Amino acid sequence: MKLSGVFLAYDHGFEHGPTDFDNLNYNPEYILDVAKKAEVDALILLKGVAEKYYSKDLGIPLILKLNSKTSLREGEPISLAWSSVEYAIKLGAEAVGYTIYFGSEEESRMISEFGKIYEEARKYGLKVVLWSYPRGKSINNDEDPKIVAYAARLGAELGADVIKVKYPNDDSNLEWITKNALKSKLFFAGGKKIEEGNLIERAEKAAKAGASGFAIGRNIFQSKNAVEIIKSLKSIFH
Ligand code: FBP
Repeated sequence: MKLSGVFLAYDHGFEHGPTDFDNLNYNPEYILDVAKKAEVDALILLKGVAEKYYSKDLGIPLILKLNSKTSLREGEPISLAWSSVEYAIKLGAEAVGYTIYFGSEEESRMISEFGKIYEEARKYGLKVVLWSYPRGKSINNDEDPKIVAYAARLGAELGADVIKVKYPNDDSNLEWITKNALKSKLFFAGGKKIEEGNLIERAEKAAKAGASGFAIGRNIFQSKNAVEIIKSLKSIFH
């Protein structure tokens, strides 16, 4: 699979619940249709949706996200795997995804589990995508450029092929962030829905600073212009 461009994330039903969706995009078939029409570079799904809706015949690489947590519980964030590399292969995935909440009191459990998953994925030739998300009561602002750069460096130290980080709240020195990914590819998350023009502007800045792509959800599936936005973003990063 190509490690640049647009990875379409659709794990929000678990992470945030159905409030992220409306009558159209609550349905995975809609997302698969958008992914196909726009020829996204990869689709990010959780096990249940992947199993019931995804097929390799779509021609879009699958990244199976192995862990995910709900937003129902307060307290220090922790997310442990509830699927496996072996099952990802069975579902036709070319990569596995995993979130680590660095800075959480529970970080070492996630770092350790990620390490094992990483080595298992390597055995079978699967790519590894890390959601590198500092979070918890020790982290004041997860969009602070220093925190985002630290997140990029952590992903590189762990060996991830792709490191997904938050877009910083100050993008005047994006290059410093992307450089911290070393030889790993750096992707930015989209976050809450913003104006289409602002999103394109972010992508242009990110690409200029050396980022490889966007791994993005709400700004795509909450837009009426989903296919066109993906195509524009792809043309910026490719
Ligand atoms: P968005 O582009 O919608 O932000 O999606 C990226 C993503 O990382 C998803 O994979 C995940 O569901 C979501 O953000 C988690 O968001 P958060 O933890 O910030 O609420």
